[in-house]
Amino acid sequence: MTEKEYRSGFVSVVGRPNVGKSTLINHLVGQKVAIVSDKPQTTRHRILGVLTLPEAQIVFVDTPGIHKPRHRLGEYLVTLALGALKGVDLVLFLSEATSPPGAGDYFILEQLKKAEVPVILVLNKIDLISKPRLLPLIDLWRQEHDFAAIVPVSALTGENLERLVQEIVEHLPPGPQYFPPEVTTSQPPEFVVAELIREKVLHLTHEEVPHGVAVVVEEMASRRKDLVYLRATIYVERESHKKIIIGAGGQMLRQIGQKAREEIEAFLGKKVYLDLWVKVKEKWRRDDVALRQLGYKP
Ligand code: GDP
Ligand code: K
Ligand code: MG
Repeated sequence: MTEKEYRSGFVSVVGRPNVGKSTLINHLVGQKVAIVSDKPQTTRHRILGVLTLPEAQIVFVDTPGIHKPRHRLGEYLVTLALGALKGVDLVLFLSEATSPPGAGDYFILEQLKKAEVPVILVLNKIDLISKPRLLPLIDLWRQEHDFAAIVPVSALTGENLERLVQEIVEHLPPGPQYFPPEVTTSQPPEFVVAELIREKVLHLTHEEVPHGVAVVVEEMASRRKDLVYLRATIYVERESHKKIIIGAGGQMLRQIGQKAREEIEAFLGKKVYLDLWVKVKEKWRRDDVALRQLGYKP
């Protein structure tokens, strides 16, 4: 009897902003490899999350949400997301089970016609709906595209994720383990650290402030074997945003630092001294040079 062949592949996760792409990947790989917030454009990079099973290895490619771009950063993000439809083995198209397909979904469906690999439709957030609403919704979607499978899930509660993993593995080609089994992300630690800081800023600020924030880790050094010194800069677009991020008497920046430090310590497994700075870089989202300096160009 022959042993079942090992399977592996790259799986792009695409969809409108805020449908739960990053939440899904974090849940599946069992660690926060991609930051999450209720704000669009939280994810600004192509992030790899790795799930290793006895019979397969799935390399998830998290992408920024696909939407109509309004500035250079937006254009870059959409290009990045659409680029993720190429050179992968499978596409997961995420939408929400809470509403029928909308204009944003139809735009993505158009793009998917060019994809030469199977597409699994994932209807997320089923924790928010009553189950009888699912069948007509699935029927509606089935008329729009020849999906390899349609799987309703909740990325938040984990409902039906086993079934999703099964479907993914079934549609992967035979292949090697690309990453050692203990690896959950391909991102360097400085990147994850900067993202964890940016996530806290997203959670604690409102309106236009979070969209204009970028974080750069300037220094990361082990001063003692059990302590990591980290110096990072939070860039904002306006002086008024800097004031908000620092807060009265520095109270907001302290809160951002404290919450970020706790998660960074858990991620690195070491104590962290976090030295946080705030600087203004006007209109960086519209400026190619600044975008590159802040890590948003290949
Ligand atoms: P992304 O922009 O597609 O990556 O979406 P995120 O993963 O950042 O999630 C956007 C928002 O939706 C966050 O507030 C998540 O907590 C929330 N969310 C994600 N998945 C679910 C889900 O299955 N159920 C519910 N109720 N909320 C979810
Ligand atoms: K989001
Ligand atoms: Mg995301």
